[in-house]
Amino acid sequence: MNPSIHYRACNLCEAICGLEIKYEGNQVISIAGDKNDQFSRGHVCPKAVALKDIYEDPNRLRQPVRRTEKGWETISWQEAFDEVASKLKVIQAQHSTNAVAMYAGNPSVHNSGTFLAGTGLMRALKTKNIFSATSTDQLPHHFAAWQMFGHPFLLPIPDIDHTDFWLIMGGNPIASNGSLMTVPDVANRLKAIQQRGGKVVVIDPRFTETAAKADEHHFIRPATDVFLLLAMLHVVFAEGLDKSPDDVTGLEALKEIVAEFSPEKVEDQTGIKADTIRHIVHEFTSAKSAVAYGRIGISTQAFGGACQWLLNAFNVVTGNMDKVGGAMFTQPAMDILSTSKGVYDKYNRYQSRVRGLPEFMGELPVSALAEEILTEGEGQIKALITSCGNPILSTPNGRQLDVAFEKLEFMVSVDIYINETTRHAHLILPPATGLEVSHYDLTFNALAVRNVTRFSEPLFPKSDEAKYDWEIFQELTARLTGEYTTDFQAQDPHAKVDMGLRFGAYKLNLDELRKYPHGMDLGPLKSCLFNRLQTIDKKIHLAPDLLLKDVVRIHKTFNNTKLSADFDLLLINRRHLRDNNSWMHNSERLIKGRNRCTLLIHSQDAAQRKIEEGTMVKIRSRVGEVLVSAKLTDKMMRGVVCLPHGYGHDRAGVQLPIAQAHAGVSVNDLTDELILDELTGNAVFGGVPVQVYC
Ligand SMILES: Nc1nc2c(c(=O)[nH]1)N[C@H]1C(S)=C(S)[C@@H](COP(=O)(O)OP(=O)(O)OC[C@H]3O[C@@H](n4cnc5c(=O)[nH]c(N)nc54)[C@H](O)[C@@H]3O)O[C@H]1N2
Ligand SMILES: Nc1nc2c(c(=O)[nH]1)N[C@H]1C(S)=C(S)[C@@H](COP(=O)(O)OP(=O)(O)OC[C@H]3O[C@@H](n4cnc5c(=O)[nH]c(N)nc54)[C@H](O)[C@@H]3O)O[C@H]1N2
Ligand code: SF4
Ligand SMILES: [Mo]
Repeated sequence: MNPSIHYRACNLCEAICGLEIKYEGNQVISIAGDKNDQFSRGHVCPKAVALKDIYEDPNRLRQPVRRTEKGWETISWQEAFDEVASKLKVIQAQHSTNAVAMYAGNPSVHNSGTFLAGTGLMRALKTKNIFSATSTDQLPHHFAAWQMFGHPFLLPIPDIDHTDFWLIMGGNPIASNGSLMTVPDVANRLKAIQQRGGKVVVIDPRFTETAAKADEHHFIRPATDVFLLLAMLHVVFAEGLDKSPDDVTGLEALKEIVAEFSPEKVEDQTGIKADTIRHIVHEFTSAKSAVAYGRIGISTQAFGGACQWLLNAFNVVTGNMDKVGGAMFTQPAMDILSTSKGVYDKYNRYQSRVRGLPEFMGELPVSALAEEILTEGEGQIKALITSCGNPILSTPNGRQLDVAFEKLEFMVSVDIYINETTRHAHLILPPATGLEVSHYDLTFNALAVRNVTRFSEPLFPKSDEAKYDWEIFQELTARLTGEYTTDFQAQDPHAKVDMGLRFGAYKLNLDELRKYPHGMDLGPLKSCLFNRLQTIDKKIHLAPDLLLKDVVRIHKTFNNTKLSADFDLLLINRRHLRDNNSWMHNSERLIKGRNRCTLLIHSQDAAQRKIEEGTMVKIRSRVGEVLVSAKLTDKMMRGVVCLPHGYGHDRAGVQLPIAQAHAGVSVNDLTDELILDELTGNAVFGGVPVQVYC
């Protein structure tokens, strides 16, 4: 018998590649790229094949479990829901509504059931203590978009299929497959730029996999991109290269700020020569089209918000905003821009209790989570819900969070594994996932380098004892609000997608999408900024107040960038094609092979410290110490060392045997929760001062 074939989009990372899955009964025979998907063109990476491993993984939970003194015991859904609802209600009644906190992790945006139904639970909790992986990642992008274009979700996407010059700062798309830029098959798309005579330039403290494919790479001292961007803008104005459109405000204020940051002035701070800065700007401004793209390497720094602002401003004043080959805006089939106006554009309405950090988009910085649990007083967090998240490994100072989680009166995790975070939970509620669920990519269709859309049906039915994520959230929400209905099937959130598609620009619906198993291509990005802009005056704001105020902090730091003698190296992070943040290491096919959790260090920095290839070295920061094997390389900037994130599976009680056999260390046992982007609240992972010794 021939195997059957199922087509769907991979939901593991932002590239949303089309998959062709051969199966027989409930067995996956093979997973390959779907050549008929016009967007991903057959591209696939090794993680997609591991969807089979997640589906079959004996360690994946399929039923709720409760932690007891004798270990984990399976319980019924009814029992689990009863206990969660009653514990949360009692804790809120005894302490305060803010005593219950919630943390939503990265796969929340990759599972439309969670994305659509999870917010209902957040609202029902009425707590200010909402946290998410967003504050370890892209809050600065949202902040800059909100301030400049009027909506935090109006993110400019580099039109790399048409550009002649692609400047990449702090992104490594060859390893990450692109981010805030949904771009399957990025390697071929990059090559196509070069084949049409264009150029790719990478600015990164490491000579990355992307740098190796680029035309130029320049090392930058970590966390100094804000100075580089100021100097790049300085050159544009000083040399009369400005091509700003008319529909902008704040041009004069911006000119004034950058006037004193000449390339010469920032040479020492950035480690990039003035001539090089001028050369980059000259090539950028003389290209037919050009786009600067800055990703997590420039958002997870103390000036993440300012970096994204200045980067957008650079695209605007060089005449590349909303232009083919420049930075463009999508026109998604389901557009949450209009319906979410006024919902997320909120800032500093309240602050975190202990450190007074600002709320943004309804959430508080996750760097403050541990102290909000550990510091006694009115409003202290006593209970926590985590969903799709592993903050012990993914947020700064994970060891402090380990201590904090043990102090909670109650913790429940909506998750599929007993891992570093969920081992602290009293109950774990596992949803069906991966090949068992339907999926509509609300987020990444809206961030793609072409206008695309598709709906994926489940391949296999969920097991009888499992529940869909949206069923879990709806049940908990109903129990908390008292608005209870048993007809959950009728509330499948994909009905909302159907409605959204009908009201969208292309007047589609789910049944129509079902006719396109390889996805629907709605064409290249088109100039549309005037329709999309959400500012009241319909102008791009080049010098918004909140960002202008941050310039004072930039000045202060500029004059104080010396490292202390104790911590004389700067730590940065990296991603590997076969990792997916912290959670896919229980797949043998992804984790096998050479140890990837090593410290990259420049051979001269190593020699100075008598470190040789494979030496076990100690890395110490203000918050902790880890022991890891060194890997000598000339691909690191001098003075900068690099660890991957998402490792450290040797904590007691983790039930992921394959991952534990390749445990590695957690870089977030070194990152510092006290250093963050004070403006946006984003965590800082780049340029953490450390000492390395053997
Ligand atoms: N030092 C350092 N730290 C970083 C980063 C860095 O570059 N350097 N990157 C940051 C970034 S960009 C991000 S996005 C965060 C990610 O941080 P998190 O979102 O906190 O962590 P993940 O590692 O993505 O863990 C995902 C969790 O979801 C669970 N899960 C997987 N699939 C499902 C599902 O279908 N349903 C449910 N309910 N659960 C599921 C997994 O078991 C795991 O517990 O990490 C951040 N941390
Ligand atoms: N294979 C794989 N793919 C992934 C993920 C994964 O874990 N594994 N995670 C997904 C997630 S959640 C996200 S958010 C995206 C992230 O996607 P990317 O932003 O492409 O992520 P990284 O590969 O971490 O690239 C960040 C780069 O910034 C550099 N960098 C560090 N500090 C600085 C600095 O101060 N200045 C400059 N200019 N550069 C700096 C680093 O050396 C690194 O090369 O990837 C997604 N895709
Ligand atoms: S690149 Fe991302 S979306 Fe594409 S197959 Fe790999 S994990 Fe899936
Ligand atoms: Mo992320």
